Amino acid sequence: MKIALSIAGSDPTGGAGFQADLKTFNSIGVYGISVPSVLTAQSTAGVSDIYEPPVEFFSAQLDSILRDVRPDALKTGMLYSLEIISVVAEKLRQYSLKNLVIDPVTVSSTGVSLVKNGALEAMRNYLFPLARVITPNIYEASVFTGININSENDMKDAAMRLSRSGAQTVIVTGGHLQGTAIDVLWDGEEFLTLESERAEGEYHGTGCAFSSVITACLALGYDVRESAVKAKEFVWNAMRSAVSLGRGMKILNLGQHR
Ligand code: PXL
Repeated sequence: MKIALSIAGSDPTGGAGFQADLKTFNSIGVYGISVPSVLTAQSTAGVSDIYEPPVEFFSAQLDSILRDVRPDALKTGMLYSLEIISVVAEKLRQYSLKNLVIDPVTVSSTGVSLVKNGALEAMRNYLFPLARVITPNIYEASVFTGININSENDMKDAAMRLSRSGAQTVIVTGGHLQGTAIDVLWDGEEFLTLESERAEGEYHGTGCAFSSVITACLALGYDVRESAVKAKEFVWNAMRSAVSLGRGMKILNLGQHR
């Protein structure tokens, strides 16, 4: 069985974080392993606290599993600090890990910052150059490029600018823009535009699910374009069957797409 690793934050609701990633890997038929980078106290209404375990322990978790198990692909989600990001970069090299997908998480769906000072620069400088794919949404793409994104053309500009950081493929997800939901993929040579209807309402965990499907598909040997098409479809289905678990945002249904 193919194996995918999630290095991401913990979200007790299971709507985002490594819990959502594991459910998604399972749905695609890939065995999921996970190393939590940081813990959040969180409900469907939002993040109320963040705890960063000692970085030595984070590093020990990675060593322990990676000495034993070799993932076919991996993704990163909420990484939170410069120290955590530095360890990830070191371990990627140490264990020659391939098929890295980076979801450059910066802020929660409810607006809470999920990065400390220095983390954005570290992500760009240490991790993007090692990535097969990065999947910023329009907020993240504008934070990293300084481009104000209001249209498909802005998304394309941002994708091209971001690819200069060394990531092989950039996919800017535009679900938060008005109009139809457009994602723009740029591989340094050609654009691919993926379009779907807009699902009305607010959903938690769309970015986690999208990047996890891509990771699982890469583990299975699909190319990046095929993986992106599958991810778009998976997230659309998961939004349409989303559940209202608590009083806050809807949680994607990540379990029923085999
Ligand atoms: O959706 C981004 C995200 C990623 N990872 C964790 C989160 C969130 C949003 O709240 O809590 C752990």
